[in-house]
Amino acid sequence: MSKSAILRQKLSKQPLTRVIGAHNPLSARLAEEAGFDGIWASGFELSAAYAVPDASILSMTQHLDTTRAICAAVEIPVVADIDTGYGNAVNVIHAVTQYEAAGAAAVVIEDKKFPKDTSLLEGGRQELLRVEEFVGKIEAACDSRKSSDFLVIARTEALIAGEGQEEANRRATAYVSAGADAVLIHSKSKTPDQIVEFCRGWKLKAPVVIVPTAYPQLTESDIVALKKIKMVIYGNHGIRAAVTAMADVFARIRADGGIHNVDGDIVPVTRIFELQQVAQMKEKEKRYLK
Ligand code: SPV
Ligand code: MG
Repeated sequence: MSKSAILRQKLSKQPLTRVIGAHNPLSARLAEEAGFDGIWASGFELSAAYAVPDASILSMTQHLDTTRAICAAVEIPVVADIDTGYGNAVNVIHAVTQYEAAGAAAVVIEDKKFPKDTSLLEGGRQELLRVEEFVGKIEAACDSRKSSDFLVIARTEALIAGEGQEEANRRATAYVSAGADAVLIHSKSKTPDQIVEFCRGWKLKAPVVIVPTAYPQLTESDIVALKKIKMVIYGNHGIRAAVTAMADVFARIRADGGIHNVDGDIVPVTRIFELQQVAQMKEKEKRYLK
């Protein structure tokens, strides 16, 4: 079964599909080991890894190359965060073709204007596209996929832009009518109230996707109880964990005047060999080096 067929099946059969952000193949491999259903090839995480804002600064090629490398490193499906689709509907056609060929199982496209600003930023520049224009982009995405299993997820930023529930529902409904397989409703509210309200008003069959970074108190069992949400994306916990761990170890090495104290507290180099699949390479050497 293709990865997009696996993801499609998980979405329709599992109570909740759990996806986590990665910024490189190594973090994706750790997520796979931890038992996640899929990887979120996050624009925010990759931008952070390059130490630049998540504001359409990285090129499509930079994100695409990382997504391709992640797809090659894991067996589980990859959901590609393609921001606004890198331009208009014509750019979306190019992006969808490229991301599907790179091995992604799904794309998420958001209804903001290009260049976008990151969603969770206090006072961020959140400008929405006209609904008709975004409908055209969703239609273009659906029509340009090669496999009908490849998922097109429409993300509305209506709540992020302060447009309210009615507008969020109107947009999400229009995007599903345009062919979107699921709707991602994003919220930066510090409580899950906006998401709970959106779910109450959501009458269509298309599954809802959330990114609960701003309201971490919402557990997976709470999400399942809301009935409408079939996918949760943990957006940036990989990069935040990496920053926490690296800052701590780097500071300790400076304070201690050497690596003698931290050495026992971090994974041994052999663990990195394992993640690099060095043993598998050695098997190949045995077989093929003559
Ligand atoms: C990302 O991880 O890139 C996202 C989620 O799109 S958020 O950063 O919350 O917008
Ligand atoms: Mg993003």
